[in-house]
Amino acid sequence: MNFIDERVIKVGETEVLNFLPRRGINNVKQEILAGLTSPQKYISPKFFYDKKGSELFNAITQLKEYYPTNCEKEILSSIVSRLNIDLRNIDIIELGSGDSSKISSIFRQIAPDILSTITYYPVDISQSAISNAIQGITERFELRKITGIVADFHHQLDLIPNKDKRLFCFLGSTIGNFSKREVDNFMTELGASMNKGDGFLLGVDMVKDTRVINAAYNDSKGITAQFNKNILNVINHHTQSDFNPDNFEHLAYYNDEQQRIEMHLQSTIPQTIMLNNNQLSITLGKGETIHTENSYKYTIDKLKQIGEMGGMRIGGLYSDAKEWFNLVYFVKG
Ligand code: SAH
Ligand code: AVI
Repeated sequence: MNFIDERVIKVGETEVLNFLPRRGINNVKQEILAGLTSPQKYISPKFFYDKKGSELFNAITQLKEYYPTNCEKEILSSIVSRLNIDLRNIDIIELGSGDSSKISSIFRQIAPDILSTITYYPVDISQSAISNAIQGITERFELRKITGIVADFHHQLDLIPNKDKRLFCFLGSTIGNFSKREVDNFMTELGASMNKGDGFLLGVDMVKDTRVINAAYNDSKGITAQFNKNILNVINHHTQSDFNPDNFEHLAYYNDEQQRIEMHLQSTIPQTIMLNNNQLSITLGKGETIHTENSYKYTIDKLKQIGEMGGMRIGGLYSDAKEWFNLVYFVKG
């Protein structure tokens, strides 16, 4: 996450364009400070993903309790023939690409003569994630071209290259971390940028037995707790603040009414935190929380609704054997 110097980074021969500084470090600071001074304090989950946070998320995907990754990989393992789309000369744009392991599963199913006509754009807020992923992809696949894009998809979708034939991929149920308003903005903006016939492959975690969901966010190794607490180190870095993660506990529970997991950091003591180089302070009572993430779970009805927001119809719906996760293929009408 590098909000300071805009530049083109080279990973071997591959270019990575960092667009984050265009938002301005002061906008980012203001965004964080506004959340920390709200009645219910909150931090956007996009701040989880510094180098350490991206590594911790990858560790989460290996946990036995964190079912979404395995369910989605099961579906992805045979997706290309089921999608039945012409991938020749297409641009594949993967939003929130992380370690790119899921797109790799798709590339493995594409014949080399077609793969060599495809351009891949991994888009992520984490520069370290993009750089590591590019190394792995270039070693294993002969694509036409790869260009990495470090950007915030809430604010910078318009910077993504536009050409006639594009397939957007948004996997891992990262859309579950969006508020209702963010989903609306995102789908509207994405839909407006798509050309008729373009595709959007979306991975979503579905509503299910709440015990399964709660266990996924309260793993026995405490990796999710480390991931949650690490956000405070990221905030300290961006806003010159003095949060001590040891003074907080991980709290994650399913909110039935909202159909979402909520993650919070709960203060274990009464405390005062100095923010923005001592220019601002906030207090937290013992037991008070900072809300760090929502992870909405979806239903088929909700999926239809979000497609409509972007002027897309559902062209295909694919589930794992337990029907815990869905891949939806939307087509722009
Ligand atoms: N798609 C991968 C990673 C999911 S984790 C998988 O399924 O395993 C969520 C990813 O989205 C992380 O890599 C994180 O860095 C990225 N991300 C989160 N918020 C973002 C934002 N606002 N803009 C761009 N990328 C973001
Ligand atoms: C990236 N995102 C979809 C994950 C999720 O399940 O909401 C992030 C995560 N938070 C805790 N564990 C994993």
